[in-house]
Amino acid sequence: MEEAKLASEHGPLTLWYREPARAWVEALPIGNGRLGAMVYGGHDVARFQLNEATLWSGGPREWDNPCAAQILPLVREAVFQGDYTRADALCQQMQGPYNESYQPMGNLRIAFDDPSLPAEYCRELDLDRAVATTRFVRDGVTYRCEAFASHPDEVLVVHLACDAPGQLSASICLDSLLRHEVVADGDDTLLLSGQCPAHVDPNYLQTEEPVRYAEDAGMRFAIQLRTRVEGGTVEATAGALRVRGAGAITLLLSAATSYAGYGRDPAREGKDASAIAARYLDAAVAQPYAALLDRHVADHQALFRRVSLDLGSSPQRRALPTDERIIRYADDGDPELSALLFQYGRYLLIASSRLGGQPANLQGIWNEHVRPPWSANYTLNINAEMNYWPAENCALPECHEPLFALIAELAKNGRRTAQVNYGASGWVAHHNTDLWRQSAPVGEGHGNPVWANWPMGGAWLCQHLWEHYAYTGDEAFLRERAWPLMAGAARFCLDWLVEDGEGHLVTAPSVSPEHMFYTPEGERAAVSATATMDMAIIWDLFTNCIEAAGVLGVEPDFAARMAAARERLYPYQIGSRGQLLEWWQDFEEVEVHHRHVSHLFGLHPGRQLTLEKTPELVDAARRALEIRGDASTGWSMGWKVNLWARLRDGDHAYRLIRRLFTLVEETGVQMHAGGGLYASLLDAHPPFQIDGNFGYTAGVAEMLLHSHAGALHLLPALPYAWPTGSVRGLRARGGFVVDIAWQSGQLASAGIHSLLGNPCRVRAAETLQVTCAGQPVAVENLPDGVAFATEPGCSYLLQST
Ligand code: FUC
Repeated sequence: MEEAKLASEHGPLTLWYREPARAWVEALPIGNGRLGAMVYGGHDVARFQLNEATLWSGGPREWDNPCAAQILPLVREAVFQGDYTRADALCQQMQGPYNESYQPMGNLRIAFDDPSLPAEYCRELDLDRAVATTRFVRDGVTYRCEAFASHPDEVLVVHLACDAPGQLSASICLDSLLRHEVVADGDDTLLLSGQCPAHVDPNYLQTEEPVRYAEDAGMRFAIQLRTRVEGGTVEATAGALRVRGAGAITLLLSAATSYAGYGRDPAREGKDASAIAARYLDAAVAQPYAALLDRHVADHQALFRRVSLDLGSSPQRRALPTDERIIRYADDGDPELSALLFQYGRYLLIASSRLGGQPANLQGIWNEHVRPPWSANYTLNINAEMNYWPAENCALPECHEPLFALIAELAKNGRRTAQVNYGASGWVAHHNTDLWRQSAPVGEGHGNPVWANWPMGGAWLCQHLWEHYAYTGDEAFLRERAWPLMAGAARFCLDWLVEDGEGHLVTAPSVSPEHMFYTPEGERAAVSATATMDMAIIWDLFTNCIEAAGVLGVEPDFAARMAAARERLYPYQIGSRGQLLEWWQDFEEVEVHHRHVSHLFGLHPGRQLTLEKTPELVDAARRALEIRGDASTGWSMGWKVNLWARLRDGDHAYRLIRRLFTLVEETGVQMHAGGGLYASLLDAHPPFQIDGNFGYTAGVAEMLLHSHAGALHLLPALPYAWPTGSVRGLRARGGFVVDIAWQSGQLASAGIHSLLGNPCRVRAAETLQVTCAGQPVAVENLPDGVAFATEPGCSYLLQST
């Protein structure tokens, strides 16, 4: 198919293609945080696969396991006797039910009366406007279909137009993989009402009846579609809308579920999904299309335009469709595509995580399966956290909010789990959670404890609360929302730590997420004591809590207790290959190239290991990372980009980025096959998992700016491949907005806007001169940079001399 005319106008923030999506992973995601659609862009049938963020199977239920508290001393005994396989078996007896699954809502399909092949075709996603557009030319007529998901108006909007009168004739319908029925309401409206299963087993379990419905259980949902035509007619026939001879069609799609909160049964105590959907629809119908579009674009750009990134231009590549660009990346890079993928991560966070809604799950909000990979849940041993790594440094703190809400809800359930399962105070969460805020270990007595029995989910999540404060300085947030949750997680950890008999505090049982080791007897085992990650997360949590207590002036005795315990945490160990140990002993790993790099938490996302303060441990971390190797799944590459950035090795980080730009074709649900990108630029774990997108975006920011170690470090890991460029609007801890320009691999200038008036310390290889509004600023020259006082609201220009 030709695309010559239609393809000529693509800007640097546009993904575009010459063909409609053949597979779901080639379709283009749009979303308003709650409602999502994958836009296929067909010229015969235009399909929009639909999602709603609260559409999950199941409901609240009992998952705590009172037997666990009795088993715990036996597990500890087995661990300290070195009987790790027995510890594994015992841990299974501490498990509870699996979590529920995120559900696909349905499809909107527009079947054009003339399905013949168009002469020209192109579809695109404009990240700057958050609009997906399909254009094609058939019999000399140009057709255009624009789609967006509006956050201010809570509807999905599809607008079809053509440049000749009366040429649009199509049949429009709604369907769903879930139980549902569709009826017409008048001549221009379709109403779909549906019901979710009462339970869905995770896709990795083989069971007789994995999807179970029940009359009196399961989420209810409603989709409502209103059609407005300009010229032509619309009528309802047999569950579809027939449009004939229109010049333009506007479709407004509204949807809602009966979700009434994580602790409420969605069937018996649920909200009226139809009434909510109707309310959104009625309000949107009152607006002309142009007004809906303007409000949407303004809302999106208020967030999206805060950051811009120029890594160098590649105009010839821009003339190629995005899937071809991924393939060509291997030739000699494509800096504009690297920047596009960076902005795509920000786009996806805005589209999948908005204030008042659910956080982005393993697939953001986009899912086509009733049994999605890993239930499309919130996996807390890396994935859910990685989703939010770009939230603060890439200037989207509002999009972080849904995660904070999840933490608060999870803590409520997790308080009970801590008590029932472990007789501990505070709150705990394990490796999986869902809409219902499941807090106990999953596995039903047969799950591998290497993932199921990992009680550090809550403690890790709390890092996000502290980071939000570190970036924004929002003390009310720290006092009222963060502190109680952080302190609760720390109380659990204090109770969870036990003496090792040699003066150290350790955790037992303990796993290094998902990675097994060989026991000295040569058996595979998961559970031992005090995996490095446990110590790193607890150090991080205690440190953040001690600092928070200092800022707030609260609970000095509790802070002192944490400080004393922190001193006694089992220390990092260096192994026989010079590597940072993953477990408390130098066990042989079952998979030397395993995707998780949990033992490096202290380097990233933690701040315990830094080149200045712990150079030997950082060397050992580097060695561990080298042994793991570069080849891995999507999110694992994302983590490694961040880790190499913290090691200030931009070229190695870039090596990972080159690998990530591997085009992965849809091959069904094939887990852990080697990561890359789908044509849509969605991350291939594979299968699709969105954390790799967010990990990449955070990683690029981390290559350009550090602020975790008491200073703003400009260009800490700039790769050779990006010699000249600029970034505008990154955020740094301490309340700074940072712009950086560089040339020939050297810092040219930086702008630092101080939001809070904190003192600013800048680390850079170059000698820097600082001015404010053209006037020199007094600086303290340091061996590795400068320090100066700032005023809130003032901007400082740093130039290398
Ligand atoms: C963890 C990872 C898997 C996958 C799953 C959702 O279990 O080890 O690779 O990402 O989460």
